[in-house]
Amino acid sequence: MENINLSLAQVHDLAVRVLTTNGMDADHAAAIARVITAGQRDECHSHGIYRLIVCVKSLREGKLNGHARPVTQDVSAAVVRVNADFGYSQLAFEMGLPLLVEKARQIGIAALAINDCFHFSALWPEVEAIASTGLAALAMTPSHSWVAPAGGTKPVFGTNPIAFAWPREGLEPFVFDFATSAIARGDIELHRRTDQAIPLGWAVDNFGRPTTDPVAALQGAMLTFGGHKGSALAAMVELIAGPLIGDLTSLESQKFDAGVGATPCHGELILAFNPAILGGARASTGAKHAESMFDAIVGQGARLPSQRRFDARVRSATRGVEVPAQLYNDIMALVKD
Ligand code: NDP
Ligand code: PYC
Repeated sequence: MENINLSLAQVHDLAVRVLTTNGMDADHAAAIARVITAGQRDECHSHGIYRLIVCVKSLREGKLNGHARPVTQDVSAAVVRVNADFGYSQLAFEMGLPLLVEKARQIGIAALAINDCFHFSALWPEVEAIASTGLAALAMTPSHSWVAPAGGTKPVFGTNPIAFAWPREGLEPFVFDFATSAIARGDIELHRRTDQAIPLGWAVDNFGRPTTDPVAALQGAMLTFGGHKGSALAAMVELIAGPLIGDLTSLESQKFDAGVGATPCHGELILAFNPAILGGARASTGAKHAESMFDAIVGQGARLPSQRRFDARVRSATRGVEVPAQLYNDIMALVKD
């Protein structure tokens, strides 16, 4: 398939142009362009420039508030809340981040609860931003009910990602970020776009039968990773990034969508941990023990999660990124329309 080569600046400018010409305020468009450019740069194709398509659909269908004004609330010594005002989550996260970091630095552990946000992005940009301040981080969010519980065939859970970051002195942080479904839904959508079969184990069709057809998978139910273990983690994400922070589950997000097919709308929970307070006098020994563990992983030829992304990041900075021509044309059509 033919690809178009774009510089990172071109990806960013294209994202801003697509979003602002479709009625989104410039500060939201810029915050979204930053994460979309980062996704494309790190070769996370399911959460890169492709996401502009559903962003524009969500705007045009009138579900999303393109002029949202998020409001930050200092709830307690450990808790920050940002109400996203039914806009996308990125600006709300950027607004809540400084207070989250300040609180974790002061008392050792802090939580940022984002409410009433539309959420489409990968979570690693957020946990990486926290790790860059010397804190460890954990982030979770529900989505729409697309995933069956282990032992069932009907969707209940969202694809419910969990991301974690651990800061490392002078090195990229240790980061993982994955859906609690076998794969992100965005990846199945990319298979559908290019008419490619999906592996068995990702989804079942409407009748609960295992399928390799991406269309049948999107109409049926996705499966959790690791059977009952992924299923329990998906339920945990629903609970602590939903009802615990006074927000919707994936079932309720799906209901709120009312068949439009917009980006899921719900909450997000982000936790920050300060090793200097939690580890106290043992913090520097703790950091050394963590490094020994990373060495033991890499030393036997295994790789750390995110290493593929960090390698891609270095490549993209000089070579730019490749975007399938069909996808590029579909995105350009969103500007022309
Ligand atoms: P994957 O199944 O591809 O897993 C991704 C994670 O596993 C990455 O940290 C990846 O690192 C790591 N990894 C993959 N292979 C290896 C390996 N061999 N050794 C060590 N680590 C490895 O991703 P998903 O499809 O589950 O999720 C993709 C993205 O989708 C995530 O960023 C997630 O946040 C996003 N998402 C967002 C949702 C939302 O509602 N906002 C919902 C669901 C998903 P690396 O990147 O370096 O390969
Ligand atoms: O790929 O599963 C996914 C997803 C859901 C919301 C944003 N991305």
